[in-house]
Order: sequence, then structure tokens, then C-alpha cells
Amino acid sequence: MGRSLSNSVINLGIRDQYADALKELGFEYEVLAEQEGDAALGNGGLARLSACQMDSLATMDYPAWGYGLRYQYGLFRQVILDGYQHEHPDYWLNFGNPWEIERVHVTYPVKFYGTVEDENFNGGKRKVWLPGEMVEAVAYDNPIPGHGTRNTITLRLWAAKPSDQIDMESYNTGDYINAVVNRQRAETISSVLYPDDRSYQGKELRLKQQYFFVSASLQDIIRRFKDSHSNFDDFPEKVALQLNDTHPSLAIAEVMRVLVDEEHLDWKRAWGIVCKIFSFTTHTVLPEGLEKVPVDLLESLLPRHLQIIYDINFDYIEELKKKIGLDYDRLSRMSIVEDGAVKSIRMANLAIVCSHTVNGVSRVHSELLKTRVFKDFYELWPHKFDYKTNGVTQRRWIVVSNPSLSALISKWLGTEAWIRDVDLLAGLQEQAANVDLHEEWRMVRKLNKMRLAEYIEAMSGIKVSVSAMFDVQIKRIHEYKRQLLNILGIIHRYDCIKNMEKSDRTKVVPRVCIIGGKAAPGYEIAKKIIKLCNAVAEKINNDPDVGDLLKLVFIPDYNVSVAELVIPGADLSQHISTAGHEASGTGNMKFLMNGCLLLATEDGSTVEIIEEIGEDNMFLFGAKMHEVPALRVKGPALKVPLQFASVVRMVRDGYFGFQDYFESLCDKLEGGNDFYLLGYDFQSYLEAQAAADKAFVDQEKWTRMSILSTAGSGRFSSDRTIEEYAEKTWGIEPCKCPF
Ligand code: OAK
Repeated sequence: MGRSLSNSVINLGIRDQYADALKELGFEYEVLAEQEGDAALGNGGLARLSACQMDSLATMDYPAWGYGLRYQYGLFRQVILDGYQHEHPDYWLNFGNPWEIERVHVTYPVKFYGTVEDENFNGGKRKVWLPGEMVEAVAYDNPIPGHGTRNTITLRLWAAKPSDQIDMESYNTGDYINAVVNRQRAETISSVLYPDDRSYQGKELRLKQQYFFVSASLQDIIRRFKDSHSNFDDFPEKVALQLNDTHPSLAIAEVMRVLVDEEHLDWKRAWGIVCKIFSFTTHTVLPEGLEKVPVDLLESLLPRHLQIIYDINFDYIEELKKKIGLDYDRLSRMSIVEDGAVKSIRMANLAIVCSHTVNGVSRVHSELLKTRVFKDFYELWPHKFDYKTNGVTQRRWIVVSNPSLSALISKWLGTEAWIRDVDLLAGLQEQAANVDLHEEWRMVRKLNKMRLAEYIEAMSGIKVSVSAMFDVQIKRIHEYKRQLLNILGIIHRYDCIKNMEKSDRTKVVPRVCIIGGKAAPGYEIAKKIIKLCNAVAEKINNDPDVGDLLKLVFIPDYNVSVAELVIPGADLSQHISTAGHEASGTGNMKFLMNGCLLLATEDGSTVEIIEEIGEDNMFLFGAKMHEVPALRVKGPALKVPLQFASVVRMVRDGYFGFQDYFESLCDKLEGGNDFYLLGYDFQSYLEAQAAADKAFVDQEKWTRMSILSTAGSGRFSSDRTIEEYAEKTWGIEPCKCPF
């Protein structure tokens, strides 16, 4: 979520009164707002997308709730020492959290482990789960105020607390020490966010977190429903559950368990209800990124859920056989249960089977789902597949983080209505050549660059010139996102400057290259990329031959607040994933809204950005999505430019030090190992960079492109995404607060 204060006062429309009141108390609003720490309750794109969507849901008066975990430790703080990443705990609740409201009376028991037994019931048998452990989920409500509305919705976060019920038993049996230790153990369930952004490791605590989250949220939803309804047949009419990736997909088995075991609905009726309430959004492209839960683990932690999943799978496979016949390869691919070396549950298959809609997060992502990742399912149920291209909220990403641009836009559009109706930004198009607007636009951009330059100096001691082009890549560090391509490009630029006649250096367009992002603690290659960036920065920034022509800054501890500062100050931003790997990307949209030009591959949502603003207004490069598989097959025979070999050699030969440490990084780029095609794309990457340099020299042209970027960003608001979900997937309408 990042910070809440500035966002809240702006959405409530009280920013100026609030600042005045603070002044009377002797405080400066801007200074005070910066004291707030970030709520970092997620890893990256997926979680921040939800944060944007909550803002849109509130602003557009939709009746919605967000659920999550109240981790004691959010995403680790990244500390850079000697250029290496170190992870420090983020104990964000140290001084309390003024935004949350503890609901001491909203608590639910959550059960784990134990056995399942048969019990006689109404002349037949039924299953009874006898759990072995119980904890309490306590609700902490975080209000999300909408903009220009009295509606405020809730992000309800669950904290795990020991259950007194269980404790009493231990105390009574005299096992005092164990009772106290168990109390502590309960709290560990919501203690820490797993920092791996993607890989699923089959860890028990992680699965426990998922079920804890699912069970508490569903009890809350069902309790609310039962307050005013007595018949579950109305449930799908009143409740829509959106599975945000597979992480909460145990909810499917849990709803079945509650309806069948606790509410005593028959299986068929319960199944009919389940199939109407769930929809699923997937946020990844790689099949290996999909969660698989080992059966052994599930059986021990949630024995009844495993039975239910087996039963769902049995019915589904029987139906499937009727439709596709006895094609055993396909049946086995589509099964929810994977019979491999480690027998596992495929959570994505479970989610697809039980959801009425399967969403991608951009058009090309959806195409990949249909033709590759979930091809078998698409052929069976084409009607289920859809996409809602991601979006970001212009409230946080322009109004809060770039107040000067926000004021300028309102002045030139003659209205502030774009803050709620973002399509109005398109009105800037007709002013894109207006010289007065150009002058003001450049002034605003310069102010933001000055703010960023001050931050860079305070944080790293590096002085940067605001007349240089600020070229930014900030996002999680992943091989597919190709921060390494960026760094190799910088090495090439450095080498060119070094080898130039002194007189030619005046022709170089000065650059400040800014890179930021966290690597998962166990992702070694990503950590080496961070070290390489810092090693290259050390060399370049201290080279008097280069001076202000090139600087490289690694911004530590990238988070939402850092993004709010960096994005408005960027001239150029890089979104350079190997085509076919970024499901959508949302950083590109934030930069676009702020008038930053994009240097990008045709991947994820960038494809749709190109359609909105035209390829002339950005710098595109690289292999196209359909070319990538064939290029990979070529392996070592793939031709790479000489410049690429030469920059890799510089790293290999220890030009930046740490020769042994970087060896494995270089090995990933050569000898047919270049899976992400850095070598193949290098030439066109350099050409795109050269085109950016050329455009930057012509400030008139650059400013026009910048205005057109903002003007064309309307489609990438989360307001549009949420409207699509509301209309097409959830069937809900705005529900305005009547007071
Ligand atoms: C994280 C864990 C598992 C699966 C996906 C993710 C994830 O963060 N995916 C990202 O989601 C964003 C929001 O939809 C997309 O913009 C990114 O492209 C995608 O990588």
C-alpha cells in the first residue's frame, strides 16, 4: 500500500485544510508526510496492482472488500553494503500503525492438521474433520477512502493470535510450558511475508498462511451473508470472489467444505454454488511459476481439503472423459492432481476448473494463456477465457506523487475532473504543440528532477546534473526483466566515451542511469546483478574522463514511496523484458502518466500502450514475441554483435573487479546459455538508446512526446480495469453512501 497520509487527505479533499491546521501546530505537511513508513505487504507488481484497484473500487463506489494478511514483518528492507544486497527485517509495526482499527470482536477460529472421520448422519455417512491445532484470526481494518465520494471501503487484514480455547486444555492438563510455546507458534503464521516473488517452494508455513487467510476471509464473508439470508442458493447473487492468482485458491475447497460439512448442503448443490462465485486472475506467463502443493503436505495440514480436492478432481475427470474421450496424455495434463515424483495439487488447474472466468492481465498475456499455458483448458472452455488489462490509479501516481504536474494538467484542461474521469487527459493532445504549455511542462519536469537529484545526493553522495537525461529502470530484479541488458548497455556507453576523441565528447548526450529493485534473498543471479550494477557505478562515477556525461546510481530499498519520488523525475524509463515474459507490467503505466518516455520491448501491456500513443512516441526494440521460440532453438549458433561479446568480456576479465564472482553471470550470457536473448537484442537495444539520445537533443520534440504520453495514458487507469471487472465478471453496480 505504501504510505496512507497523503493519499487519504487528497482523496478526502482536505489536503489544504489539513496542511493549514498542521502549520498552526508548527508542522510542515510535506515534512510530516515523509515521516510515514511504507506498508510493504506484498512483493511487487501483483500486490501493488491490488492496492491501485482498491483505490478505484472506493472511488467508484463499488461495494467491495479487500482481504490480506497483517504481516508483522513486511517485505525486507534492502541494505546495500559494498555493493551487495543484505536483507533486514521490516518491523513496520514498531511504533504502532495509526491507520488500522483492531476489531477485537471480529475474530474467527482457524483449524489445521488432525484427522477426518466418518460419522452417521440422517441414515447415511458424513465426514467430520477433527483438527489438531487451532488459532484465532483477528481482523484489523484499514480504511480506503475514495476520491470525491463519501465512500470508504475496507482492507481487512488478519493477524494470527493464539486460541484461548486450545490453551485452556493444555493448562488444565498441566502442560504449562507447551501451552506458552504454542501461543508463540500461533503468532508466527502471520509473522513474515515470503520474499520470493514467484517460485513456490512447498513450505508448510506458506501453505498455513494461505489457508489461514482463506479460512478467516470466508468465515467473515459467510457470516455477513448469513446475517441477512437464510438460503445459500442466493449466495452467488450476493457474493463474487476474485482469486488474485492461485495463492488463495484453497478457498475453493474451503467453500465446498463449509457448504457440505457444516451447512449440510448436498455435494451437487454446493458445487453448483461454487462454480458461480469464483473467478480467477493469473499474473504470470511461465508454467513453472504456477503453484503446486505437495499432496503429503496438504494431507497433513488440511486432510479434509485434500479429500475434497480429490472428489472435485474425480467428478471433473469423469466429465472430461465424456467430452474429450480417453486421451490419457491430455487427461493427465488437465488433471488437478499431478502424479509426478512428488505427487502434487496443481492450484491453477483447480482454479480454472472451478472459476467461471479466467482472466489474463493484458491482451497478449491472455493470448499466451489460450495458446500455450492453458491451451487444453481454452479448447475445452473458450468462453471462460478473458482479460482485463491492468491499470494504475492516477490519484496516487499523479495527484499524490506529482502535485505540480497535477496542477498543470488541471490548469490546461480547465478542470480537475480527470482525477475521477481519466479519459479527459486525452484533451491534452490538442495542446501538444502549444509552446506555452511546453514551457510550463518543462518547468514542472525540471522541478521533479531537482527533487530526485537531491534525494540521490542525500542517499549516495553522488551529484547529478539535472540537464542530463534521467534514465530509469525500477522493478523487482529478475533475469527476464533484463536489468543486465541495461547494465551492459551502460558499460558499452562508458566504453564509447572512454575511446572517443576528447573533442567528440561534447556530442554525447549526458545521462544519469538509475536502477533500483530488490532481489529475492535466495535468487543468486539476481543478487549478482545488483552487485554488478554497483561495481560498474563505482568505476564510472569515479572516472574523471567521464564526468557528468554518464552517472550510474543504484537506488537502495526500492518501494512505493521511492517510486513516487523517482517516477515524476524520470525522462526515460526502461521496460525491456524478453518478449513474451511480462504478463502485463504496471510500472510502464505509471511512467507514461507522468510524461516519461518509454524505451521498451513489445511485451505485456506495452503492446497496448503502443496502440494508444503510437510507436513514434516511444523507443521500441527487440525480438518480437512470435520470434523468441525459434531464436532460442538456435542456441550457440545465434548471432550476437561484436559489441556484446566485448562488454561481456570486460566483465569477465575483471574490468569492474570481482572477476570470480561475476563468472557465473557471464556464463549465463554465452555459449548458448543466453535464454533471455540479451545478445540477440543488444544491437537493437543500442539503436533504441541512440534514438532516445537524438530525440532528447530536440527538446521541442521530446516535450511533445512527453505530453502525448500523458495524454494517451487514460486507458491505463485502474478505474477502467475495475469497471470491466464490475460489469463483465462480478455483475455489481456502484452503491453510493447515502449520507
Ligand atoms: C507474483 C507471484 C506469482 C505470480 C505472479 C506474480 C507477479 O507479481 N506477477 C506480476 O503481476 C503484475 C500485475 O498483474 C503484472 O503487471 C506483472 O507483469 C506480473 O509479473
